Amino acid sequence: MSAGWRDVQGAARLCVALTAAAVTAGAGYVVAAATEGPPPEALGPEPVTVRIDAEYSRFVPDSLRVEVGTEVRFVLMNGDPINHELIIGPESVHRRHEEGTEATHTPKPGELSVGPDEQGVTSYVFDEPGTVEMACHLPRHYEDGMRGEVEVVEPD
Ligand SMILES: [Cu+2]
Repeated sequence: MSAGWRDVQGAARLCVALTAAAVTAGAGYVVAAATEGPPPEALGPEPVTVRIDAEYSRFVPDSLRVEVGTEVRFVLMNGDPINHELIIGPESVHRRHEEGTEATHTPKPGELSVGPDEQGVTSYVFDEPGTVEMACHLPRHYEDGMRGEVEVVEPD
């Protein structure tokens, strides 16, 4: 993959993030900033809905902060012409999926599969402080960077 492609991809992702913010601002979604800067304010503790876009085999945004105990309803919008999944949970869950043979995931908390240009919803309760990984474990997606983190913090 050339540096030029990376630039194009970066620009495209930025456009997607900005478009997503504009489109969802009035729809009740929480749009987390995908750019650098101070950490965003933690979401919660009330249940929240967060839109995650799968674009070019990346999650946008790929980081979130939530207060301990918050239930997050993830809406995964797949803008790619291939399957993706969103797996959220502790290390053991990710290991199972990375090594596992489940091709798709029926909806259960923190586990979701979506087809090309589809969307899906899964909810997860972040009940312990720390860092929880979110990832796609389809072959090579994780290694190629399709992963992110949810930072779970105590309330101020
Ligand atoms: Cu994927």
